[in-house]
Amino acid sequence: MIWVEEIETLPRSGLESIQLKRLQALVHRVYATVLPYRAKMDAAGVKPSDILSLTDLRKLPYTTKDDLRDNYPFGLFATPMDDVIRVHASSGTTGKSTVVGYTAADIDLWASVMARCLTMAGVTRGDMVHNAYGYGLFTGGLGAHYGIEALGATVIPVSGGNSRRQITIMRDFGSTVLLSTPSYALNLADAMADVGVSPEELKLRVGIHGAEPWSQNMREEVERKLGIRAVDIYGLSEIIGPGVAMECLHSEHGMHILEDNFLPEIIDPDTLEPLPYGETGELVFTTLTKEAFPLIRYRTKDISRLFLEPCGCGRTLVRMEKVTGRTDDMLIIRGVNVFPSQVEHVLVGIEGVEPHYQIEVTREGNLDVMAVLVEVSDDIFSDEIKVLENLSKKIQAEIKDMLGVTCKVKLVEPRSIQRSEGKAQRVIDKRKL
Ligand code: DLL
Repeated sequence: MIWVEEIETLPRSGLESIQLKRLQALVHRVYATVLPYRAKMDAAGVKPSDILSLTDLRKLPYTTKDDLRDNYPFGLFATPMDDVIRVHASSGTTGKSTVVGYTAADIDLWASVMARCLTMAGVTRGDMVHNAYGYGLFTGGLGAHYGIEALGATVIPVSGGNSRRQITIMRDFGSTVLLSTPSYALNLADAMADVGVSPEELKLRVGIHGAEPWSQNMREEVERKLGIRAVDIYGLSEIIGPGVAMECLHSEHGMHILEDNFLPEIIDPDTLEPLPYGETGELVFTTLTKEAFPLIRYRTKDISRLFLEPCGCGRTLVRMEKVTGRTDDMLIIRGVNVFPSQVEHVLVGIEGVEPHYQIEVTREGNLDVMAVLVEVSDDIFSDEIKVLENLSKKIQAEIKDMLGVTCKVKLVEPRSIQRSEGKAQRVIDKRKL
């Protein structure tokens, strides 16, 4: 069990003094080593020595995905590449992905925050942990993996896909903990029903689900269908990956943020003013302890609320409410982050299609299905069916290439997608999460 009691139950003043020391060290280091940060701080007229209290954090400029894109791939790294032992990547807003890096100490830190999260869900040595988050550039699989090992539990690095095999493994190996996106957990439950394996035949006790939004209803469905407790885990690649915040078994709602490492704020996304505890707005994080890829006031675009009410577990760490949405148009399709601008990027490069499109997202069973409606030009539209079929296959292949998501492509008549008078409505999300 990893439960850093002396930190997790500190009175707020003790925690805040640790945060301040770490913040000051971070700002000095970043100012000295990362040119784009120094330029932004100089432009804002703020020096590292101006950070005398946690409130002074507000003097520092925000960091956004645009900063990451402008400095792609490694321009915001704060250590020499020789010290970077791992990179991960997720979708950026256009063709460029968001690249993050870790030193050996960062990987240890990640394993420890992840182990602390698992502990909140009651996972201990002796547990058999079925890790169905995807392995690869996505941070889910490997991030959770190292945390499970650090805890001393047994990891089954099964990754995503091949549900029948997963069920066999869960039954035969006696998996006690399931790590997966909530939608994949439901998928596994349905696959179990299909192959006639009942939850009683498994030893599963708890599910740790995140990487995409899910509702209270979905939680109840996962719990009922798998006969487990299902808890929420939050994180994002930029901040570290999974392991930023986690629901404990006592919390009726809300996830404890590992605030000794990740300093949260809630801001009004329009005025950019910080909001007090209790108010809903955009979640912003500063990484206090990361070496290779530190971030100052990173705007996550996730909408949540922070609150300090005491929790039955005794932790004094602030909690964040379940993420209820985003301030931008990012979609999460089968766990993959998708920006409409990426689809647009693909379409503008293809001859014969107009820059008018719409993305329709539905859920068939528990699987997200993305359809892209694309207007074709007059010439193409009057062409033979074969030409249209080829065009549609080409669009599908290029979108798959860019996003890693298979979508349906529907070519539609010229001028048939409704023109808007203001902001185009690019996304119709029919999933009822
Ligand atoms: O999804 C990291 C992760 C992996 C978290 C496994 C939890 C479990 P990214 O691919 O960078 O990283 O996507 C981050 O996913 O900004 C949120 O919009 C969304 N997200 C992550 N966890 C949750 C959650 C991983 N529990 C983006 N509830 C974030 C709602 C979530 N949305």
